[in-house]
Amino acid sequence: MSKMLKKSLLWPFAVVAAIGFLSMGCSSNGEFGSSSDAAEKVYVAPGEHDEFYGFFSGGYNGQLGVYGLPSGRHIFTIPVFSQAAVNGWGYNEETKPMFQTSDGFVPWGDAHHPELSQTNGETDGRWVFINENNTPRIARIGLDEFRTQEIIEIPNSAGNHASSFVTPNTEYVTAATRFSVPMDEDNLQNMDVSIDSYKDNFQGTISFIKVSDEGHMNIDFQIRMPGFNYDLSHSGKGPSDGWAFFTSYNSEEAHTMLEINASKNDKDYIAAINWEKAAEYAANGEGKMIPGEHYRNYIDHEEGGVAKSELIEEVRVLDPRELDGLVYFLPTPKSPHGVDVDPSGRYIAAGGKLSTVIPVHSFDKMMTAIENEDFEGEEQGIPVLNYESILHGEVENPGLGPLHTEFDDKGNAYTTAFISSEIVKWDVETLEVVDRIDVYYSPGHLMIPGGDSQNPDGKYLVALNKITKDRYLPTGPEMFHSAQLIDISGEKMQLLLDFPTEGEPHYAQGIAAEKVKENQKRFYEIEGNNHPHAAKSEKETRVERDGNEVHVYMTTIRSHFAPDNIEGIKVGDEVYFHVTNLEQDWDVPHGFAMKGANNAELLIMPGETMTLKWEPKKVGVFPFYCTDFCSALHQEMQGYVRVSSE
Ligand code: CUK
Ligand code: CUA
Repeated sequence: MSKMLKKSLLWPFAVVAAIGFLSMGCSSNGEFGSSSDAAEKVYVAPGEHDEFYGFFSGGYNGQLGVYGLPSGRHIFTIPVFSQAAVNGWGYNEETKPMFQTSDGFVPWGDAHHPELSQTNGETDGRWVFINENNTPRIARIGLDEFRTQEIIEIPNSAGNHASSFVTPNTEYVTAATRFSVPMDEDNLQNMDVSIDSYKDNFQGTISFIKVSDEGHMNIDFQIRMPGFNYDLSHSGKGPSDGWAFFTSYNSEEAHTMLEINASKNDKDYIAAINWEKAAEYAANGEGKMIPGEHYRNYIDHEEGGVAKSELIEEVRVLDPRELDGLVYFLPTPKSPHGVDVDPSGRYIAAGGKLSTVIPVHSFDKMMTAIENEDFEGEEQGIPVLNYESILHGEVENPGLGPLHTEFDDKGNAYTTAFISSEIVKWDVETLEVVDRIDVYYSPGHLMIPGGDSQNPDGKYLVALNKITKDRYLPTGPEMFHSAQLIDISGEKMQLLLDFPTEGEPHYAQGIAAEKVKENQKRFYEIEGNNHPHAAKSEKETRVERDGNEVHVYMTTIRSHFAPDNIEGIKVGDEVYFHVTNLEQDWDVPHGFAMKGANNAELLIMPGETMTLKWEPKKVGVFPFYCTDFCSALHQEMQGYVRVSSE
């Protein structure tokens, strides 16, 4: 089948046809280069390390997958928004508070966009932020210990999708609501009104979350926005530093998609927000404080790594109808999805998923248009700039269904075409398409290490494909999503590798391994363990009873628990096993699992204390054991708890 034919077909037929075609066994052709050449490029010899870390969102598994690149090896999973029974995240007493929200305990999340912290527009290897879409939250993961260290909830939001993108010095992490909801005029509280009152009542918000030098997050201000759907975002950089750009669709303000109302308009908008100005307004006390209950949960390293939950009751809201120069709308064709700013900070590319071109706006022209008040109208009090005045140009023939763009270090942009299943490479200045490569199948995001920063590494590109079909051995109806590694160091792109991923990776981030691997925590000093229930040596182990609350202070070291025979527990007690791992070496965790307390285990890192809560329901003697094969005598790491009647 010719390219022309394939691309002239309409979704969903194009995908079906392409898949039908490809599954007939035509997938080894010249585009792949020689496969031994590709194999050499991705081969990382046993004992050697990959050149890059890749952080892949888990989508509906709520976690963050860590991969080595170019090998595509899955090297770790960091639990974030979903409980992980495998190591007790969200099950042990230390981390349960991380799941606290204004909706109560929320043990699952939908994580889309990881974003590395930046200094001077470059990834710095300190943290990864990642959003949660369903119960609006943002997490910060510390790359010293590869753990989630803080989660903040975003109030007045419904579907935290355009998140978590950072400003060039990580001054802010941004968030915008995907779904507008009815909000009362004064306090933005969700209202009980008819859904077809959408146009009158529904509104959205965009939030700027301040990040302190230690990484603590705090909502500095929210901006009230018209009732569109806000989809994705990226910050300005270089000349456009101080601005952030958010795509919106459904400027029709449709409330049912059954009639495809939301795609009627020829153009939707990119919202350009002057966050520097907004920050000034906020610092001067402009806007107003409104109720906006939300939680900030963080691992308190000062107190033995026990998570704390803090309820924050108010939030500052700025209204662009009252404050000048805060928000402008850039008209952008057909339901834009991604918005990406090139490394120079001068161009803003949008992925209009139903558009036949990629519109690229010029930041300079945008500023001139603002100065000259070159507006084509206004939308609910927000000036709409003139499309022709701000346009750098349009990329012609970019493939069907352009979604997301990343950049290399040589002035090229790479855009995913979801419907025609390809990556299209174009020149940022001339807007000429210079190369294209098929991917299998239907790419969403793509990732180049540093590809959304001021300093991309132009070596590899990863396509994050939404449809897997025949790429791996079949695994029943459910399949892992497929990622594909592409060499972009030369003029022509070369497909190197397929590798499966967990959950549904939307976006990913990559960073040179040197920026991260030197700062790794290998174990926690037992001397510094200030957990309130730590037993720092076997001498400190004991069982304490207070009414029906029982605290067992336990230790583990190769190859025993202390104490390992525990009696005096009664049905109806509330028992806390505080297990301290006394090891002081790298990679010697011990596990703790007990019959009866069987919804999760503890996996305790060297020098740490973790707590499992148990309310025994039956009399008897119950075994417990270490789950992690830790020494030749691992199998001997066991004990018993006796439970007697009340
Ligand atoms: S979204 Cu998944 S393909 Cu949630 Cu970033 Cu565009
Ligand atoms: Cu400790 Cu196995």
